[in-house]
Amino acid sequence: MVNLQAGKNAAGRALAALGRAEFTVAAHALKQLPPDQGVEVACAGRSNAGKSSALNALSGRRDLARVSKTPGRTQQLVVFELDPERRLVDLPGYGYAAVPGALREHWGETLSRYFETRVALKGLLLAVDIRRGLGEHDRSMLFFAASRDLPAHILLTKADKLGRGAAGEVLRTVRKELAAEFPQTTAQLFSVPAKTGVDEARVVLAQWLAL
Ligand SMILES: Nc1nc2c(ncn2[C@@H]2O[C@H](COP(=O)(O)OP(=O)(O)OP(=O)(O)O)[C@@H](O)[C@H]2O)c(=O)[nH]1
Ligand SMILES: [Mg+2]
Repeated sequence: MVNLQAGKNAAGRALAALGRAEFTVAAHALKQLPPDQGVEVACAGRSNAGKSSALNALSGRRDLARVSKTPGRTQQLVVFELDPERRLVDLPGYGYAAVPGALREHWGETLSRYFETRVALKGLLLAVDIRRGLGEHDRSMLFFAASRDLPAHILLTKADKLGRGAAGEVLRTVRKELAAEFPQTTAQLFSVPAKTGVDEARVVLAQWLAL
């Protein structure tokens, strides 16, 4: 009971803070990011996995981050400021074949440098389409996170695309894989239209953002 209430309170604090989020900058290069201070949570994932949709659902805002049916929409590090000490960063999606090789390379380097050097980065939210499961690039992101002791939390997105039983089965499988490969990483079901797991994810954000 106590935990349930504490969770509700934390989710409420996250919603209040995220609801005040404002677009700050879409950075092509790390030097365009705000000063490396305060706390930052990054949202990563394969192109079209539902990163931007998740940020909108978590903030209770329909149009905070731009959502698209066309994969590869978010091509910058898009920064949203909650307050002067807290930010969310919508990272460019990976695994989108139509992005030219040189640009892909630029992004690979930029992202790895971001993970290696960004002191303010305190958590990684990883969006994984529940119908695809963990891919090679997802594992690279988790590896980046593990190598600097950064907590990571997986949203198994679009859970509404599977039946309840099938979705639970994927969650169990992913948790098993994580226990073997990335024991610090947690995972949950997430769906924007069904509102599955929204408060659960807010509790994680409240913790990382010290809300
Ligand atoms: N059914 C369903 N569709 C979703 C859900 N979340 C996102 N989508 C759809 O998936 C598509 C991609 O969503 P985005 O949020 O733009 O994905 P993204 O990961 O930000 O994509 P990029 O920025 O291109 O990397 C859109 O058509 C969304 O409407 C969900 O929970 N359920
Ligand atoms: Mg996006």
